[in-house]
Amino acid sequence: MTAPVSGHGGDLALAALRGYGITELFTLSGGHVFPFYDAAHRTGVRLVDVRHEQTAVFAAEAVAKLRQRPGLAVLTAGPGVTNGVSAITSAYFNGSPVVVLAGRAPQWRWGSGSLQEIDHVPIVASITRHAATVTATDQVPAQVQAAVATALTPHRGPVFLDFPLDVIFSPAEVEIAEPIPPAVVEPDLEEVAKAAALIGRAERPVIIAGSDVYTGGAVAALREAAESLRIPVYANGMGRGCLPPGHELAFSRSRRAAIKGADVVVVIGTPLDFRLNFGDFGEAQVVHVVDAPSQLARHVKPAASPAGDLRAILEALAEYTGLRADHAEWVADLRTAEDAARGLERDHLQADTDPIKPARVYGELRRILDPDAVIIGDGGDFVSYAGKYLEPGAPGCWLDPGPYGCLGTGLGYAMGARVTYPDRQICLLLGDGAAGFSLMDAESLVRQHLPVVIVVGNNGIWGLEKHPMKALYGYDVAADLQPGLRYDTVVRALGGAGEMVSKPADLGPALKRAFDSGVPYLVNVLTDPADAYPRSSNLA
Ligand SMILES: Cc1ncc(C[n+]2csc(CCOP(=O)(O)OP(=O)(O)O)c2C)c(N)n1
Ligand SMILES: [Mg+2]
Repeated sequence: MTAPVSGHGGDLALAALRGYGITELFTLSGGHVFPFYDAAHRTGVRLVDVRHEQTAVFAAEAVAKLRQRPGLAVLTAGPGVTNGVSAITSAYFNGSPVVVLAGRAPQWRWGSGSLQEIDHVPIVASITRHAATVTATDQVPAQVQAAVATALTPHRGPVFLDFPLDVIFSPAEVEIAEPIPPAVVEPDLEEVAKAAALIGRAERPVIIAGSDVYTGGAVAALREAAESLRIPVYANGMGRGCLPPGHELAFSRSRRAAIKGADVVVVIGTPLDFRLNFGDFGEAQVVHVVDAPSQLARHVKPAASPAGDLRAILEALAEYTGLRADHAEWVADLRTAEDAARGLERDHLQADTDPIKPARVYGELRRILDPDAVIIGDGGDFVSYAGKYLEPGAPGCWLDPGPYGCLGTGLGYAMGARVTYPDRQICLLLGDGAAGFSLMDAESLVRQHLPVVIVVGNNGIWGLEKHPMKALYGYDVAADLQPGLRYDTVVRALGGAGEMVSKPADLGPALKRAFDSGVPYLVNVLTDPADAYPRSSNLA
């Protein structure tokens, strides 16, 4: 069914997006994109504006990740687009369906030197699934719908369209088709059967579940597969929380022991990248389950690698009725290792030191965070500790920057999370270095009544760089920040609230005040600069 719509290019673009559930757009003002604002203003699409374009795209990405639908950012021509590039790249690495609509200098006098005249398409072509210029007003709806369908088709990712000034400001009347549904990627059933047989026969199997399990709507199927095959589950990214903490097959602290002892490692919905030792799990055979053929690993050859709709593949695994090994002893051994590791942590989480150890911050947060709190990490060592010590209580409650590792996601992700969930706790964990990339957007949160609790681990250094450089060279440079800097005062000056904490005993009450405040509130925790997160590798 189609319906005629008339209006300027902005009207037509938003009308085309209507069927995809998009209710908000993130932006920073620029004349080239006024028609999008005009359309949003008249149709009730919520407009949230920011102080740096990267925040707009990160916020749209958070919505996309959390809601499992497209997130929308509108960027003005030229610098508006180039300021968004790191965030678009992050969305590309994360497979997040972010739709970026941008302004563009007028095409009728292209080449004459209009303000901000640059061809964005080649700049973003390698970091999007589709990038193009819309050259006629009556083509706006069709091109927007095709782009969104591409963004949503696994493996998902950002798409980019720019609209010359004369195209977007001009009127047209167009029939707008029903939204194009994303294509379903059918898995090869033989490969699924091969994977199932390998997993069924395994004596010591392990599952590692990643973000695509959540974004692909396969959380329940993962749980069914794990329960039916009795396989312990570890998680990274948004895979965290897919099995709730406390589930008999949910593990986190014993991953090293699990990989060392496993005979089959099943990696689902996440690449075999540096976070997973590039898919090298020693003696274990690898089954890599991905949501699209484009995600098949090329640097290693897994024993089986089904590619396609994750829910369908996991449901097939859950229904496997072939030969099976018993894993009871394996699961019990890992539980023993898990409990032992947790026992060792207890002292760290309660550490009563001066200066405060980062682990203590997490000991306090574990007490105060609700099971459905959205936890966002942006920083180095401080956030690595969060990954270790905080356990999302439900799926879709954990936002990290993903494998692109871009600092500066924090304020945008927090904004997107608050817009998505008006009533949940939103907790942003920021390194003091990371804070510098986006803290000005605390003003955007204040002005638009978007309360967020920001906890800064303030060690006065770029910790994740300073410690390794010192280890490598015996000295370090370009790794110091001002110790004790009052990031809390910055947020107060921007209209929010905050306080500094330097003693462990003051942490709990400060966090409580922050969550009770109902405004953007920064708890500036002075942490021990000598504390380095124990990690085995950094760069390669
Ligand atoms: C945009 C960007 N620039 C630089 C880096 C390199 N980098 C990774 S971690 C890190 C240090 C982070 O310091 P901070 O946020 O203070 O956290 P800490 O390690 O001190 O806890 C840096 C500079 C990066 N990942 N992203
Ligand atoms: Mg730091």
